Amino acid sequence: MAMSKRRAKGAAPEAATLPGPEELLKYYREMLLIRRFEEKAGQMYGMGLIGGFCHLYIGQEAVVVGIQNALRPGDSIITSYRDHGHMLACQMDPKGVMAELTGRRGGYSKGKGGSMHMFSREKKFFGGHGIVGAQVPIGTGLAFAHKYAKDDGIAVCYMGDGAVNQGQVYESFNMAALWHLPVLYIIENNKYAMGTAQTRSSAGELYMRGSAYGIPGRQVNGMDVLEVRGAADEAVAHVRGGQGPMILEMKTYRYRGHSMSDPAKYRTKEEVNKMRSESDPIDHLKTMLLEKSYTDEDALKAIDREVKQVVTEAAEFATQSPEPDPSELWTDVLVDA
Ligand SMILES: Cc1ncc(C[n+]2csc(CCOP(=O)(O)OP(=O)(O)O)c2C)c(N)n1
Ligand SMILES: [Mg+2]
Repeated sequence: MAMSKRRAKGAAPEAATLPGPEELLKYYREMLLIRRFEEKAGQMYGMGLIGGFCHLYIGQEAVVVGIQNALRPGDSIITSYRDHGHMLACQMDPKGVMAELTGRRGGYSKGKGGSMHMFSREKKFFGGHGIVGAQVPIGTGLAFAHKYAKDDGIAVCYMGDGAVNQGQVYESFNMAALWHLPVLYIIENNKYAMGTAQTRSSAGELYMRGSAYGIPGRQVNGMDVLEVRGAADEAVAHVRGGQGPMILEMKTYRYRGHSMSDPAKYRTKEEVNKMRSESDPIDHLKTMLLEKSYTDEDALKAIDREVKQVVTEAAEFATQSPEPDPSELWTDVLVDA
């Protein structure tokens, strides 16, 4: 059974069967890759190698890894500006993501998009959106496209706890429910929208925000990748089965500031340290893997080394790739009809 010390209320039933060791080690590696990648991005930002906005995902890794592993190739994904973890969980190339952060030619948007504006048609990753909530109508449109094409795909649309107060979210919920669109809305409730605590900005329970439209919602412990995976399996079956949209609210936490320029004065160090020491998703899975003798310290260290190597190579690529040619200013401006 999926396990958790902190099972959130209204949570989906736990996964009926625990994924096998191989699958669990995959989740461990994917979460660790996001963690190390983001730490490196933070360092490179500090060194002036990355400019502009940069919002790190550290602490929230279990959400995207649990959800993405419940999907099929061909499903569409869209999210906000806190997006590097989503790209990596979609199996986009860490080199191309890091090179986009440094604004280089080898980046996913040829160095012209930066942290918040990367896309991969191949992985069906549709961004990367800087306007809070803007991805929700677009994600709903992606779901419409799946339904129209009858390709059996679904759209997964991630948003923050702050984004749920945007009007366009409810216009989207209305259409998605009315037309039974295959869309799974994931609310990543990391407790803060910039410096505003969720309790100061948002009335009621976020997983119930679709109830007026008949959209079912559940609250899940987003710090436990197995609970996320279990809830995702059920929600994906609902959505893919033609029963219309669904909402999962993930209770999660970001360890870093809102963006690299946030001094994070709105919360105490003790609060952050408590979450890190008691609820870290990677430590939690590591403990479980060792307790169940699914692996040993040496095998985990080997994964650590391999992940560090991937991140080092991504950083090298991102600093060695040339800057875009100035002529690139005139490309990709308009879409060919
Ligand atoms: C329409 C709009 N209003 C305000 C902003 C400024 N802004 C950027 S992020 C943010 C907070 C969003 O918080 P949340 O949805 O909880 O996502 P998180 O950053 O926690 O992942 C705000 C207000 C914006 N980008 N777009
Ligand atoms: Mg938030």
